Amino acid sequence: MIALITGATSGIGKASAEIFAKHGYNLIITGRRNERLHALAEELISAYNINVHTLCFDIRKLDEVKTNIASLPIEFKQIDVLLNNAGLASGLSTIQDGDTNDWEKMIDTNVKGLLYITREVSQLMITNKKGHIINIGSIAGKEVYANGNVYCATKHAVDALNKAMRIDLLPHQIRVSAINPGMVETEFSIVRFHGDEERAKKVYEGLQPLTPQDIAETVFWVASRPAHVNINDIIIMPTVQANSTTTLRK
Ligand code: NDP
Ligand code: 8X3
Repeated sequence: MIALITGATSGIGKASAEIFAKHGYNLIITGRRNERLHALAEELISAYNINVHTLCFDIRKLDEVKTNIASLPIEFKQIDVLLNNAGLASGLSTIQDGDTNDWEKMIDTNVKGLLYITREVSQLMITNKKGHIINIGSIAGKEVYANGNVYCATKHAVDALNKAMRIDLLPHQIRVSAINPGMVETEFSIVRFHGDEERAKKVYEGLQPLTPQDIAETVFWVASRPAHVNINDIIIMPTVQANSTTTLRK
């Protein structure tokens, strides 16, 4: 079995690579930080005796997505699971003060990047007559919160695409699922606050957030249901978070 995981250099993607490897999957792992991809590949190959192929590219660039997927060795083209995980929030501000560079980054990564890779990989899945696409959405795709405007819009787009893909791929019996987490402690907030680690730390202060492993276990559970079962959509939150803005802090 083969899983392609986008954004495997950190957080949820990295934890998902580890759990699929532990269950004997061969992996294609992607991201822009090549050193991290190679370090993870080495670690997983030696721990689990699997095959790992690394693809270092920017998911926002259609030509890079196309070239990298086309470059896969034939045995790696038999992809069983595509985990659409690469994504980010950039900034947290009102519409009137929003930085348009942040907007472009989020729209290009979370929506267009996800579309580019899905187009290429779903074509392989159709040829192979098998496949499962798992989209990482967010609670931000189910609700909106102050200053979250564009990030929330991109994750609402993922929510819509999750439903749309399921319709388009139904004749090919390719499963499509989404997992929508609340707060998970990863590099997410550091990226959102443009590298400000102190500000990022405050997001999780006084509460127990989800771990990347909590989400990875859910991803693997979704992927390992029997072939006739599709999990359409899951929202998974820390017990101390009722919705985007209501949390219980010590
Ligand atoms: P991290 O910042 O820890 O990981 C994000 C991953 O996405 C990295 O591996 C990064 O790789 C990759 N990525 C980002 N931009 C690009 C790009 N242009 N091209 C290729 N890869 C890219 O955050 P998380 O693990 O938390 O985020 C994973 C997903 O989970 C995202 O879609 C996020 O929106 C979603 N999510 C996160 C939540 C949270 O609270 N953490 C809650 C709900 C959803 P690299 O930098 O090497 O390119
Ligand atoms: C990440 C969680 O609440 O910052 O998708 O939008 S949140």
